[in-house]
Amino acid sequence: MARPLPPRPFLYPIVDVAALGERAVGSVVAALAAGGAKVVQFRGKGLPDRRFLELAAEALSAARAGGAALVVNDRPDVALILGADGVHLGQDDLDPRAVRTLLPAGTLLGISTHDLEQLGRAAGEPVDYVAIGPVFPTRSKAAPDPVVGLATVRKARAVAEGCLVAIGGITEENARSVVDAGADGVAVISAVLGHEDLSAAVRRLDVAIGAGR
Ligand code: 3NM
Repeated sequence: MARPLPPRPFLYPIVDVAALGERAVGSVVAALAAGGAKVVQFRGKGLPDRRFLELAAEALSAARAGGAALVVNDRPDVALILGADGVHLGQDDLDPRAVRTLLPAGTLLGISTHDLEQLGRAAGEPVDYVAIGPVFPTRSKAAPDPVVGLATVRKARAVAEGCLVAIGGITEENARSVVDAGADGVAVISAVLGHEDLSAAVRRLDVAIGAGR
């Protein structure tokens, strides 16, 4: 049975294969879950399909063992094969309405947006959350869209009735401002994977955003 999104505000670490270095996917997901992450995304841009499946499976079993939900980026087929908890789609991926018809009931579905027009459209789709970003400059994404800033997060909050996730350049220092602007979820790559002690990084970010209070 898929897991629901955590109560707001929540941290949403993304395990990007490109940011792992020498670390194994499973140990990274395990450390994030041990630090208190309740939902984790697996991201493997450019990986050969078989490798993607293999690593996503590793991420899922570690997430399951640690009590976290695992969302697969870009690949509904992989999420279905593995029975993952969710799928995250980009603007150029399959249409969320079409993907929803494939997924078992209760599977999380999220979508990335990069401006208020995309957000307005996404808010009308059968998704569990809409992400907006990059909120701040990011080095973790190839050819990122223009920075949207906190003002857009505030406007997005007024448009999106459901769960709003902010992403892009979010750090321990600015995470609270993103929640104050109205984000429910705070998605990060480097703010966790950029640290050696992943569990500690999750705990600090949870404190910064006021999670679990
Ligand atoms: N998507 P970091 S920004 C994967 O704007 C991703 O949709 C973005 O990494 C978007 O926390 C981004 O290191 C990278 O900035 C987030």
